[in-house]
Amino acid sequence: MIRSHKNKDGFTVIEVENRQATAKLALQGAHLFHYQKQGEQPLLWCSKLRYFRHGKAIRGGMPICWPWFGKHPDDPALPQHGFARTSLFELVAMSEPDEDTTELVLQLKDSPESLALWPYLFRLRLVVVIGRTLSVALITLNQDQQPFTVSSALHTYFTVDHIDNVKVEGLAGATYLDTLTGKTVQQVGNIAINAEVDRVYHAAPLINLHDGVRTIQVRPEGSGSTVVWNPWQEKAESMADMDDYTTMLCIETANAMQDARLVAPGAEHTLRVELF
Ligand code: TA6
Repeated sequence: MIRSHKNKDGFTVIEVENRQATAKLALQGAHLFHYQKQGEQPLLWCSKLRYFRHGKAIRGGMPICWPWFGKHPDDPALPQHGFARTSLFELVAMSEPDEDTTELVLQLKDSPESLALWPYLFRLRLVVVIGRTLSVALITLNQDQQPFTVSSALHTYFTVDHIDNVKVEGLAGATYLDTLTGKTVQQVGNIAINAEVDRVYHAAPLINLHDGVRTIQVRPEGSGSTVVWNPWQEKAESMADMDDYTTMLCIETANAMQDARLVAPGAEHTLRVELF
């Protein structure tokens, strides 16, 4: 089943249900904000205080950070994490190849608004495959005559039973930038979270997110960096759209910082993550 509906502010949401899972996605930002396998807890976390209005990114799910991750490298006045997550995408294809699988393709193209922020011709597509696993591919096509560099992330918020019981396995030995201190550090063993964490790991291995109740597997492709973020209590309380930080952890499949990607004219780059 695929259906769409608009809220009173004209905010359009696409709902999907098949034998394996349910999912919800906003046209704004091609923002997947719900994915739940039948009979299981939601895999994507979403704040109960989230905005559902144009111009504000939804707090949760899988925001698309594109065409830059974090603050704009040259102009801090430009929107953090780029403009894709607050832009209106177009649903260009949908299919239900079998009872277990639903595929959606959403597209964003350059516009006068985007050119004012980022002076390149592009086509950005998100291919979402909802089934026994969740596969999301962000495909950048350079339609310009000049190369451009893109930093990006599939900024995934995961539901965890309780943050105190979380262990992130797979990044042992990787170095990371601790954005809170500005220091580069080497990860020793699994990651545990007991304070605000905001780290850009210079690696993108297969990751197991354990929360004491279940394990979620994160399988990246086209990525060389992984961001791990939890705002913890003080920062969470300072964010109007953030509720319970103890039930979430962001593990973001990225091309962040030195992992930004140069895309030649006519070429494509795909950043993809599969969640199990
Ligand atoms: O997840 C990494 C990060 O860049 C954090 O520094 C924090 O700002 C987070 O993204 C959320 O950013 P947002 O713009 O969605 O509030």
